[in-house]
Amino acid sequence: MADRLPISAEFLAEQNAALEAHLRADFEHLGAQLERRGAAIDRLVDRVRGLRVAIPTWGVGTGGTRFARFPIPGEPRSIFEKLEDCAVVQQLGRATPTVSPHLPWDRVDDVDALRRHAAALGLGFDAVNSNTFQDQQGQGHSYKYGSLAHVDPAVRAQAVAHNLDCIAVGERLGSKALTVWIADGSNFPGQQHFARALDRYVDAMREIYAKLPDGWRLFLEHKLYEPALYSTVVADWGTSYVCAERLGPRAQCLVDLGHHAPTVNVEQIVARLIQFGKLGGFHFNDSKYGDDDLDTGAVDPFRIFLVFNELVDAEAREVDGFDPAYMLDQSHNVTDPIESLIESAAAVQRAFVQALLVDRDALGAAQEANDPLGAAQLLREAARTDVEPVLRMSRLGAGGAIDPLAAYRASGYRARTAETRTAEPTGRPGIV
Ligand SMILES: [Mn+2]
Repeated sequence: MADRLPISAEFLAEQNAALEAHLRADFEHLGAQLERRGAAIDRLVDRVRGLRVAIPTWGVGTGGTRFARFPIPGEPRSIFEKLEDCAVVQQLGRATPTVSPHLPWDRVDDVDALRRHAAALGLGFDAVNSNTFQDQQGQGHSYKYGSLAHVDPAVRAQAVAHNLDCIAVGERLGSKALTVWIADGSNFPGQQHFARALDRYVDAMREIYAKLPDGWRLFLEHKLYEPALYSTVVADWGTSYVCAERLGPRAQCLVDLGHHAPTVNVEQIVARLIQFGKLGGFHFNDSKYGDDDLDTGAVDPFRIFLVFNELVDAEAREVDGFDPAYMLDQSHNVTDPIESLIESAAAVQRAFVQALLVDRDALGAAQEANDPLGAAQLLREAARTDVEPVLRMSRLGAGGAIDPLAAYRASGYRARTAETRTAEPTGRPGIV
């Protein structure tokens, strides 16, 4: 099994040894504080250790904007090297044991070798992402005017076949879900018949849904705008919900935090999808203006806390079938992607632990008593708790780094890859 780990156990032990005494003191202090509030810190450590966030394979390459991309030395050039970088994130942070592959960017001739390579790095595979938003070499039909919602049945058939191929590859990798995001839409008023386009999408998705293997789920990812800039076929959670409902119980909605109108209440959308039994999972990121794909928690950590407040509430109420899949989906334009992924996974963990600290009985009582400030105060109290010792202790116990960013910087990993990965990467990393 995991016998090809990129960071040595001796190096990690050395890094942790310098920090462990202070961590234990901080942990004890926080534990006493939390005990007064009725929370057991050891239980929080267990809970955060159970949280899993997938890394998309494209996330370890530097992202870019439509203007430019600035690659860094030592970037991964193939899916095999991407997995090595994902393994570093997991080894140090211990929150990201799976990767979410993308086809055709991650296509390989020997899928079993890829699975073995991942296992040797201590990684498994999460949801497969299909791509019908760009044309591939040798492809029979163009997606310029759409894919699953295209007016031409031959283009739709090609897009369906690609998604079925993604399922076939995913089965061999050990995936259990297919995420479908389509770029279909229009750039001009009148260009596309709104109703007919959506009907075509649902019909095509039915063909994919019908071929889902046992135990698989189909995630529908909506997106308000871009690349289509006048209308998008699956633009919002309402459209996504209706489509998932029409497809069947194994079709669920995926919430990418950046895929909404700027002022939309995302945590309420999350609550609605939970209530309707259709929350499939998340693509975590942060934003300031639109679909910015900034690092999770970088701009507005309170927002991700509020999302987790809904998730923890659903879990506490034991909502039937509640099992969301978590993934980071960000564009690392100016950072070393490994650093961004380490910090972003920690941001997800932090929001989760803080949401676990909300006194749900007191919150329910404040809501019933029409006490707006009292209710808000309960959330604020949880959100401003510094739970870093919980995250650090969880990592230490799981074999990771107490301070994963510092350990990564001290490891010299990127400098090593810069020496060994000298050729140009093939293809451009992208994001959805
Ligand atoms: Mn996404």
